[in-house]
Amino acid sequence: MQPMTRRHLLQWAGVSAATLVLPVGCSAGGKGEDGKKGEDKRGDTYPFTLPKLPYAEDALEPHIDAETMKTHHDKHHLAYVNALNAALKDHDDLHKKTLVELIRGLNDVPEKVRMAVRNQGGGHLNHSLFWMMMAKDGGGDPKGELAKAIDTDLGGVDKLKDAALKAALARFGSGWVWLVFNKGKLAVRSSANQDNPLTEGDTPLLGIDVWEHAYYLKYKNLRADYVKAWWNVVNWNDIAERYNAAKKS
Ligand code: MN3
Repeated sequence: MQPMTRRHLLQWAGVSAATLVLPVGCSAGGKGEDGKKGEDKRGDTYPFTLPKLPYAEDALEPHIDAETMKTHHDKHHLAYVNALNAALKDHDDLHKKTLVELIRGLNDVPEKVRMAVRNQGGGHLNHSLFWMMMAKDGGGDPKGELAKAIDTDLGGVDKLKDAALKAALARFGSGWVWLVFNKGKLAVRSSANQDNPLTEGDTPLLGIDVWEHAYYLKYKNLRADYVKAWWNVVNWNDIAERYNAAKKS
């Protein structure tokens, strides 16, 4: 398992249809580092592994507590990875596909394993993204082109936060709230369970996990308090890199 570094973040930021890849730490034994032939093959393929957190478990305190981070990463995320591997074990035809290819092409995955890929693969992808979308010195306001696009498309960052909160509260049960990019525009969406916007053709830029396991230890049933606090740890640099890459592709 390798730590996620700045370089890996930049790789992940390459969100074009062909190159959306996970950090090297997510792939098996860092394969592909040596054998690159044009296309970046360092994306995540079977057998999938749990990426390390890019910061300490207590780095997001007091907004996201260390115990939640530890359980969320070491137990929940690991469970998605293990269940995905178990589901794909006997499907050699899918072993060459990256996680992103599996989720984007979900409807082409054999029906027998489609639901497992959707839920467990989605869980692995969403959480791999989620850790990078937060930072120890996060929060504040977006800058540059991203800030301009948020102003133009959504009416400003306060409106974005309002829309995200509304979407979070309207999402019955478990799911995610997303800031996505599609056809040159930003939009706020939400998804059920572990569904990722890629399956719907949207590029995810920012995602807030609104499963109870993401907040219950600290916020109990108060999802709104958690979502409001989440903006204190948002990694705008990461979101901006992903936005810039999506815009270019
Ligand atoms: Mn979660």
